[in-house]
Amino acid sequence: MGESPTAPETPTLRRTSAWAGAAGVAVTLGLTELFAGFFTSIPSAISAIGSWVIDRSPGWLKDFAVAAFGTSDKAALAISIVTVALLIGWFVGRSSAGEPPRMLVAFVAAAVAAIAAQLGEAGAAPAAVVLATSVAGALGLATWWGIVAWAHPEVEEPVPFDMGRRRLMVGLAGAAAVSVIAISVGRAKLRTRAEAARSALELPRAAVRAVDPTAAHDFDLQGVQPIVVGGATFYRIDTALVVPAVMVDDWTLTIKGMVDKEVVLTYEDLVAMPLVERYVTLSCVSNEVGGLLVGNALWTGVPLQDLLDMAGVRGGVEQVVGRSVDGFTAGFPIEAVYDGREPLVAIGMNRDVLPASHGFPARLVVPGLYGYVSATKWLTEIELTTWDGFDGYWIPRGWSKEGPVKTQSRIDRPRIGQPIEAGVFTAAGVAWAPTRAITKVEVRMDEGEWREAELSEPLSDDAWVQWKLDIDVPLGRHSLQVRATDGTGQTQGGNEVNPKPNGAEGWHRVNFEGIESATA
Ligand SMILES: Nc1nc2c(c(=O)[nH]1)N[C@H]1C(S)=C(S)[C@@H](COP(=O)(O)O)O[C@H]1N2
Ligand SMILES: [Mo]
Repeated sequence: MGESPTAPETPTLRRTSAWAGAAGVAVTLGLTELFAGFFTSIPSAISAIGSWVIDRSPGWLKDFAVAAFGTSDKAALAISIVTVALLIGWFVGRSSAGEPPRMLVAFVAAAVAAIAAQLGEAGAAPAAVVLATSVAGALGLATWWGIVAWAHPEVEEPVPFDMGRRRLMVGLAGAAAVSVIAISVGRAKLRTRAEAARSALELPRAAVRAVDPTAAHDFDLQGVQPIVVGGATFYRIDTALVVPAVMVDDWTLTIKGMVDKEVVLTYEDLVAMPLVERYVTLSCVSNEVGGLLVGNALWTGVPLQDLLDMAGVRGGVEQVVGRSVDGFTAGFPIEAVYDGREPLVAIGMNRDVLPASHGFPARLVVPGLYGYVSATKWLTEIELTTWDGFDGYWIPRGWSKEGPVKTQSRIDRPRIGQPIEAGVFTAAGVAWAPTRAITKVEVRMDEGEWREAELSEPLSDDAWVQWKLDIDVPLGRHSLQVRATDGTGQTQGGNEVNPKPNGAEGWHRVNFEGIESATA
């Protein structure tokens, strides 16, 4: 390596040292992600610094981040951290040309800061973190030194300018490749480990079993969503850029806040409790009239009330807040736990271990409330607080603090613009009013008389039903509309209301076309 980086300062040396500094930082960051992928006890340095920054950001900065990046604000933060780190590497690199100790001091300081942030994360083992981050830092420092020494050996024997430049490019490309590969391998490894642990699990049989759907529950008509939607096709809505890969062995659920005693449960503790099964239709507040952000599944879990009983609910509690491993939060009134709707901390979906994308290891399912105020996935904390004591993730973003699901209905048959052979056609769809049940669905064509449709047998008051009605389709363009009535006697109004701030309203309308019968 020689004495090269201590060579007399020149403009080209400064430039080489600057880019090599950024390359060194890239290698260090890549390696920390690689180590984090292989060892549970080593948290990702980038995520740890991200949490540190979030915890200390003023409110206006968080608001700005949300306004500017929406639900990708976490990704934006990670990208910002990497960018800032690379810039620091570049500038320190530039000022370290001919002054190697500066770079050494900068790397040591950065490693100490990263270690401090990592040790603030759950499950971090100090010795492993110190070792891994030191190794990553040392290799990053060596990358800087190596590139500078290789591209700039002119002190001993001057090399042509071109050759130094080529070596710098090769060095930078090599460092970038190492960094990207290390990050990718680390992330992939983390995912594989979490998924292997998940798929090794088996959902225990629930003490209270729900009925199996029969032909009476599901008309089985083509084009209509099945009454129980599989985990793979069930709509998915969350702010997570990548599905959190939770290592089940490290995961705990804490019940805290206004409780007599804090309770911390492992996955094993949860599955050992009496499990119940419940059909609940989940829907998203952002769902437009006629939209697909709604689904019904059989959820297996522990009644939330049992868990709160373990902790002991203190007087004055008004709100139950669920917190996800990824920082998402959602809060709902404590009354929902005791008014008979029986929310669950679900660990199973359709008699299978909860899929990763739907919240493995555990999520909340609260009948009758939109997902954004209730259905926290990758649940890790339940906090009891007052109503004003906390606002969930979507509340400062302009959505209502309370989110009861509105009675809704949808036409699945015919599809918009579908050509239908003139004659008798079975129109069909779904309708839902979780906790209130659906008592009537009416359909009308071309704004004519409302006609009552046949309903499938409900799986529960919280589950949607299917409806069907034979209609006589004449030739030409027509429209179909649907409206539902719930168990309180309330019929959906025809006024159109936007999803923001508390759910869409209006009658779903489908325009279609009656065409000549092909066989006629
Ligand atoms: N951790 C976490 N949980 C979450 C969300 C989220 O962004 N993060 N989104 C909520 C919203 S808005 C909805 S509609 C439901 C959707 O649940 P699903 O993806 O299983 O259908 O999850 C809720 N739980
Ligand atoms: Mo949602």
